Amino acid sequence: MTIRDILTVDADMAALKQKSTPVAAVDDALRALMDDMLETMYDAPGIGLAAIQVGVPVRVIVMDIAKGNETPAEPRYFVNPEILSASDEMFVYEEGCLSVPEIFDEVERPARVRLRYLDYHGKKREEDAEGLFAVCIQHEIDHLNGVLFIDHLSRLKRNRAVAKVKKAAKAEMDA
Ligand code: GNR
Ligand code: NI
Repeated sequence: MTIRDILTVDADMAALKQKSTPVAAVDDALRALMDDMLETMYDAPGIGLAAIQVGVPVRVIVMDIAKGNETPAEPRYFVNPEILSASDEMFVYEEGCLSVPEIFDEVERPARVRLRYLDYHGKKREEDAEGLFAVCIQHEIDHLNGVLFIDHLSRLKRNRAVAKVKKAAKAEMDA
């Protein structure tokens, strides 16, 4: 397993705006990518990661929302995930993104979604998501469609966020 570099909006905006393509087959090569993504996510650390964040434009997500509390690690894998339905009820959560480092803001999304996806073994699954799981899976599926959480903010806030990440990256370069 290998920790891969995570793309960020200061340098890799065009790549992050791409729409990822569906996976044809869940094979060993795809599982190797998912293993690398999970290790990269834990190292970051983060609670979710989409393949495009490591530069691979395919519809694959890894997640572990148990991380950070005392519960044991619970890695999850989602291949070709689809939202079948979403609640009318909305939920507001303060989001962050490894591709928009150090920026946090509130995003409103449906509180519950019904999902269909293939798991690590290529088995078709359906599941309801709520709470942080619902927030995270919607944030990650947005990445597969080239959408970042800052795209849900006002243009002023989005522009400020990108400028802030660029400034921090430049300061890091000059240091
Ligand atoms: O680690 C992450 N935390 C997080 C917090 C609130 C809402 C969404 C997320 S996902 C983020 C990791 C990431 O950027 N995934 O794409
Ligand atoms: Ni993200």
